[in-house]
Amino acid sequence: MWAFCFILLTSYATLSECKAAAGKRHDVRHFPDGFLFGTSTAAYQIEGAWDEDGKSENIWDHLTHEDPCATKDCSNGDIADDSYHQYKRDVEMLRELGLDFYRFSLSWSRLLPTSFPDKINEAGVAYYNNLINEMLKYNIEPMVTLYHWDLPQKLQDLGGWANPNIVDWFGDYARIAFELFGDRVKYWITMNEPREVCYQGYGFVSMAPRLNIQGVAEYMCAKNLLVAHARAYHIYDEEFRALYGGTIGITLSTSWYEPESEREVEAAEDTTQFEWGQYAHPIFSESGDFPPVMKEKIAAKSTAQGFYRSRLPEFTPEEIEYVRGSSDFFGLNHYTSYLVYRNESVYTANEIPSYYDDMESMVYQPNHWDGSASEWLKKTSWGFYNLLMKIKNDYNNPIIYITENGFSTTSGLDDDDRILYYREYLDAMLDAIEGGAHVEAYTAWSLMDNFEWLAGYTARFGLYEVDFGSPERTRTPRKSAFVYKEIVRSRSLDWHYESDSTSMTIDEGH
Ligand code: GBH
Repeated sequence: MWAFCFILLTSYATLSECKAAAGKRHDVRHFPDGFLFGTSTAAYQIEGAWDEDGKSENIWDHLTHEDPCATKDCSNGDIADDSYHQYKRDVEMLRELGLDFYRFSLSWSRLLPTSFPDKINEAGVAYYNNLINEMLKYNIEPMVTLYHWDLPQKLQDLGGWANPNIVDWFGDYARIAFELFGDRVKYWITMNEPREVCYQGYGFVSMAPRLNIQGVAEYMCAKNLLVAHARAYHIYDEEFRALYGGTIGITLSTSWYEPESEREVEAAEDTTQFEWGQYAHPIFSESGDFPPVMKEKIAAKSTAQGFYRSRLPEFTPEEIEYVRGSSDFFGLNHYTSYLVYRNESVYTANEIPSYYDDMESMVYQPNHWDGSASEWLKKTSWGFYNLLMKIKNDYNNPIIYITENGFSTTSGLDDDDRILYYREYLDAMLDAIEGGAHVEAYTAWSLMDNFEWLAGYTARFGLYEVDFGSPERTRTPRKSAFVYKEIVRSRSLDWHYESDSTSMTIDEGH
C-alpha cells in the first residue's frame, strides 16, 4: 500500500487519497446505535405513467418529447420503471433489503395538474397513499422529497425558478403535500440538489429546461429556490410540526474539491463556496446570505461588464433571516471529488459572463482515478471523509442525512465495482463519524436502475437491475443488493462478506 502511495504521491490530492487507502479496511466496523439505512429514487426517474389518470406535463416530459434525442439513447421517462403500477414490487424489494426507510419524490404535476391548489388529482393522491401505506405495513419509513427536478411545464412557461412568484407556488404545493401525507410522513425534504436545478438547468444545458442563460439565470434561480425552500420549511414548522412531529430539511449536491497543489487552496475553497456553499451558507452558516466570496466576485465582475447591478441577486435582511436555519438537517448527496486549479489563460476560455468565469477556477478529474459508467463519477472515498469533516467544522456540526450516494455500471448482475464503492464510502463515513461528524442516516442511490436524466438508461445505479425490455420492468437483485442487505442486517461493514445467493428472501420482521 505505501509503495503504491509513494509512486502516486505527486500532488496534494493523492496524499489524502493514500491516507484513506491505508485505513483499516479489513476490520469489521459497526454502525452507531440508531443509525438508519435506506435507498432512494425520484418520481420522474421511476414512475412512468407520464400522462395517466390526469397527470399533466412537466419539464422532463416536455424536453424529452420535444427533443427525443436530447438524451444519450433517445429515451424518456414515459414508462421508466413503471413504478406507478409496480409499486408493490418496489416495496417488496425494500423488505428484501431490510431497510429502515425509503426516499422517493412526489410528482407535482401528478398531484396538482394545473400546478396550483385549485384542483387536486385524486388518482395521484391514491397512488402515493397506496405506496406510503404499503411501506408502513412493514415498518419502512417514507422520506419524501417534494421537488426532484420535475417542474410542471406551465410553471416553466411562467419562468419557473427564475420567477419570484414561485415562492408562493411552491409553498402552496408543499402545504397540500403536508396536509395529504403529513400524518404518516415524518421525514420531508423540500428540494433535491438546487445546484443541479439552477446551474445545469438555467445556467447551462445539461438538465431541463436547458436555458443556457449563463452567469445570470442560475443566480436568479438560486435566490428564488432558497426562499421557496424556506417558505415550505416555515409552513411545516408553523402549521404541521406540533401536530405531526416530523422533521424537514433540504438536500444539497456536494462534491469534494481538492486543491491540485498547495498553491491552489484558495481556488478550491472558492470553488466549494460557489458549488455548494451557495446553498449551504444561506441556510447553515451563522451569518446566512450567499458566501462573501460569491458576492464580491460577481458584483465586481458585473460592474466591469457593464451591468447596473450584480448578476447575483441580493437577499433582503428579512429574507436572510427567513432562510437562515431553515433546515432541521443537512441532506447530503455525495458521489465524487474533483481537483481544482486557477489559471487565467484557461478559465477565460469560458463564456463571459458565466458561472465558471465568475468562479475563476478549473475543476477536473485525473484519468487514473477509478471510473464508473458516468463520465463525472470517479471513486474517491477520501473526498467523502474530507467533505463530512468540513461540513461538521464549517456549519457547527449539523445533523447530516446522507440522502444519496452510489455508483454507476453498465448492465449486468455482477457489480463488484459497486460493492467496492459502497464499502469504501461507508468506511470513510464511519471515519468521519468517529471524527465527530453527526451522520445519522445513509441512503444508497438507487434502489433500482432508472431514467438517468440526459444519460437515459445507459448508466445503471441500481442495487436491482431493471429489464427495460420486459413489460413489467422485471427487477433482479445484483450482487451489491445482497451485500447491502447484509450491511443493513448486521449493522456493520465486513469486507470479507460474500454472498453466493441469487434469490432474495424476506427476513422475519420485514
Ligand atoms: C443525483 O445527482 C440526482 O439527485 C439523481 O437524480 C441522479 O440519478 C443521481 O445523482 C445519479 O446521477 O454539473 O456538468 O459538472 C448527482 C449530481 C450529477 C452532480 C453530475 C455533478 C456533474 C456534471 N451530479 N454532475 S456537471
